[in-house]
Amino acid sequence: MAGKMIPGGSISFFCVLAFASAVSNCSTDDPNGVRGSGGASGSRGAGGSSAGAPGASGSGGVSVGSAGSGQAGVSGAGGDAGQAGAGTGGVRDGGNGDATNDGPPVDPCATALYCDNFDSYAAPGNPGGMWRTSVQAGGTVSVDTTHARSGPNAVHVTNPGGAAFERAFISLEGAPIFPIAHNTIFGRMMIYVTRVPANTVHWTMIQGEGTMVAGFPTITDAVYRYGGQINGNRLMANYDTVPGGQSDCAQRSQVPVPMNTWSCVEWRFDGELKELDFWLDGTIIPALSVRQIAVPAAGACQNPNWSGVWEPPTFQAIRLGWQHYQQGPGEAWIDDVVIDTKRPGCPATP
Ligand SMILES: [Ca+2]
Repeated sequence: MAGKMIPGGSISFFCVLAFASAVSNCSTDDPNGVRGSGGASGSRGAGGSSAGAPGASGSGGVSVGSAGSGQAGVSGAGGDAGQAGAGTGGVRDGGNGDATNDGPPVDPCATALYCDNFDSYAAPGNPGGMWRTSVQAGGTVSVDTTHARSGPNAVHVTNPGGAAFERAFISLEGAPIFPIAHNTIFGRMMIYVTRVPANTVHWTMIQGEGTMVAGFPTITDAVYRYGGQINGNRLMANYDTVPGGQSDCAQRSQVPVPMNTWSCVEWRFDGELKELDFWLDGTIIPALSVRQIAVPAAGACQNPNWSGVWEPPTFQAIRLGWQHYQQGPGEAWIDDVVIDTKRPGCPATP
């Protein structure tokens, strides 16, 4: 465990990875909307403005902007050219150029890899279908009707906060979603947060994970994460590896997670470009955009010997819910999840 002083309190990182059991194969005719794979992969976006000038066009796909340039609106003219391929391939959306949603909301489930509104599952109980549930140290997961963004149900996750590491995750693992085109996970969930830690505690609500790429013989797994830390409620991006202690990199924002309301969160975990993006209610938060390494003023790696690069795993799972690494409670409801190879957008206001 390493400690680091920052304004507002002492941060004690302890980013534990507790991987679930082996990746499973799942049916492609799942009733909850998993689409089969197929279609050729779209070609990588070439060109575009690396400086992120507004409106600059690439010849295809979306260009790579620098961290914090999410407002640039760089959009390759051919960004969705691969859509005809459908399935898991065919689209290479750089994501970072889309500062806000384009046009009116559309139903991403018409083409998405996976959608779930949790309304087909019995409450209370674990969500069914492809979902796996993972809890630890008092964490709970249950389909619930207390707060729901669509239909009767959402998934309720709680961590009581008494232990330094607690977990309440649901996950999608392995086929047919993973491996995913361009090793890039786009996703969206609606989240209703009612409890966060009262002080500086690192927690996670979105985690993409998998085995580490070749070239890192001492590391087995890595994760890209979004969650929070400062004041317990400020959103943060995190990178960590297994076994622990070798990296643990953070990029912190001052943006608080909205409380006691439904929020739309979208993310991009790009394992080809080593980039992360996060959108809140359709608008990108530039402070949470990572471009290979954290913005120095907003974060660093707990292990100073690490290169600083957020070296990606080969993604094999996406986990949603709540996990923390110091004592402090967490409680949220999750609904209307979309996993895709392009940015899903937010649902229409009910
Ligand atoms: Ca629902």
